[in-house]
Amino acid sequence: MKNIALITGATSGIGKATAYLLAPKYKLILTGRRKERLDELKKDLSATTDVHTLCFDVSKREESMAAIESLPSEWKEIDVLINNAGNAHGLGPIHEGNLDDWEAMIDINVKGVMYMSRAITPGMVARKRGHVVNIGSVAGIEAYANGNLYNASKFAVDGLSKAMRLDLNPYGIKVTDIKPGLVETEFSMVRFKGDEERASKVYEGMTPLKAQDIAEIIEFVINRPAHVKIADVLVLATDQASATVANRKK
Ligand code: NDP
Ligand code: 8X3
Repeated sequence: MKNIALITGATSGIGKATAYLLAPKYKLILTGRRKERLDELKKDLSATTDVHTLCFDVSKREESMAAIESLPSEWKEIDVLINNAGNAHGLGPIHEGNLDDWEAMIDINVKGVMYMSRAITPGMVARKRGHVVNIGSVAGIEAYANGNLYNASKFAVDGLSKAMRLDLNPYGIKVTDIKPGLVETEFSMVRFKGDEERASKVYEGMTPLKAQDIAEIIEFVINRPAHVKIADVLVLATDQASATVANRKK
């Protein structure tokens, strides 16, 4: 029988690539706000596995709790929770920050992880099994100029992952924080509010990671033997040495 994996933010980038990669081995609960994309995913992946979609905003407490509550009984026993939904909004100095952008990052990147984890880990605790994979970032261990609230949100994911690992340890539940560097997805288009030129400059002269690279790491991490827990993974493009240093060809 297949285990059940829930992926937040499955409509794009890392979450979408992970859905396709896990489909042969897992039943999938796929979430996101763009319903048409969820419908397309369900149509496409249903030939490979059972798919249940949930359209909601992870930054909204009532919506998030109600979405998990609404799961039919055959979908309730979630084995793997992948807290992937998230984004950066804006890039600028602290004294010029846009409060709406900042609140969005805290609400989605931190509270989203908080709501999903609160809703789903009690079942894991009761069954004494499960795996929570949080998608953090190199930005969660290293600050960069103008990153401020995005950094803060991903530092929070780092702290939360460490704390969750302690709380869930007595129940045999694994917690992994995967921290990618630059991955070419819709991330920069969202950060720069659809400004294609600014978004493409982020990856200029270097070869960034692809969503598939991170999906493969997620798949590896969740398929280790029962006694092996990969706690923390920092993964950078070969051209990247740190959050701020990349080898860019002119
Ligand atoms: P994408 O923009 O391609 O995907 C983001 C996903 O998150 C989408 O499926 C989006 O779905 C979902 N999402 C965003 N906001 C919400 C919300 N409020 N409620 C529900 N779902 C939401 O970016 P990535 O794939 O790159 O990002 C995935 C994760 O990886 C994020 O946590 C990001 O911070 C992290 N990351 C990304 C890096 C990169 O360089 N790309 C590097 C390090 C970490 P929808 O819009 O349909 O709701
Ligand atoms: C995304 C990577 O360096 O753009 O978390 O913040 S970075």
